[in-house]
Amino acid sequence: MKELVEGRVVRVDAKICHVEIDGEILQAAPRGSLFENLEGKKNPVAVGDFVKLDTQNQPAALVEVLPRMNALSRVASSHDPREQVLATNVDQLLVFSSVASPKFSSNRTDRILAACEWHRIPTRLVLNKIDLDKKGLLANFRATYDSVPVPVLETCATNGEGLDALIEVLRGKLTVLYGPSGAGKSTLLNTIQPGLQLKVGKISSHWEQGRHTTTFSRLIHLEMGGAVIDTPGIRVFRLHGIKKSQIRDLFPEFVRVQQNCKFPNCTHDHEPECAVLSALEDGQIAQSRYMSYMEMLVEAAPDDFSFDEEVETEDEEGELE
Ligand SMILES: Nc1nc2c(ncn2[C@@H]2O[C@H](COP(=O)(O)OP(=O)(O)O)[C@@H](O)[C@H]2O)c(=O)[nH]1
Ligand SMILES: [Mg+2]
Ligand SMILES: [Zn+2]
Repeated sequence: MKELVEGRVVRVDAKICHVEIDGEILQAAPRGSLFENLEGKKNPVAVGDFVKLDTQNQPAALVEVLPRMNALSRVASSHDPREQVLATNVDQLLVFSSVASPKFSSNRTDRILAACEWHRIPTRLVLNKIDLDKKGLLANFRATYDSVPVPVLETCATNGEGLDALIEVLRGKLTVLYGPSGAGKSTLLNTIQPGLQLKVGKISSHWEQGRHTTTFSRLIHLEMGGAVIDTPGIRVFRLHGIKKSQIRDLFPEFVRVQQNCKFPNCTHDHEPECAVLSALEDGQIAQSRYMSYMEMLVEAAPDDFSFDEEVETEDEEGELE
């Protein structure tokens, strides 16, 4: 019997995983058999995975992925319907947005919040650049997300406001960082831990122009305890394998009232005596949240859809992204 070593994946490149074992990084190639029977999944291993390595060869072989506590995944891309796992075994996800430049996107925010409900990953919003809130938008955003509820942190990376609260949220936990390019993630993290020297600004402008840059998720340890997983370049977040009837349960403020809808399977779209639509009229449910819901509802697969048929069986061997 070969002696196998256990470690944690901190970065995944095209064909190599970077695996941390007792503070050391070892590069390992996933064994070919991990790519068999993926059942509609794009990648067999992701950042955050606990894995077993056979270190007798050079490079080491990643032979097994241990069972996951949770996983954040999405539809790989508009051309690729497979499920792409982005991070696993995480404690929470923080959604970073700026109040202005780039402007706040309700749709994008609500999609990732719904994804975290679906994957049962605790989440919070970080509203950064509060110094740029010339139009007083912050109060609206806060009211909207209080009504869900989702905890909101307000920060300003440039003057340090709200940073202490952010530090306490990050301490000792594995946190996925999510947010559009330019929201200020790197600036905030560099302020919290200057040694990180994450690149600020420049790279993000490439993303705004839609240029293809090689990016990868990676796990970064924090000196105060805990770690973050940066997920650069994730722009569109569509849930994999979700059906129309399941979307309504991903909006906590709908869940609180929807048992009062006339029809138990009400989609809150056109049905009469809909409790969600009356809550919307009363202002208890935010307009922007309802619009995000409707967009997700329209694009989700019908309930009688079979995802197995959708997935192409041919495999691009060893391709990890
Ligand atoms: N005014 C203002 N600018 C900020 C703040 N935080 C970050 N920025 C700027 O926003 C730009 C993008 O920041 P960056 O950290 O690269 O964003 P990332 O793409 O989310 O990592 C940089 O030019 C930062 O200096 C803030 O709180 N207020
Ligand atoms: Mg950045
Ligand atoms: Zn309804």
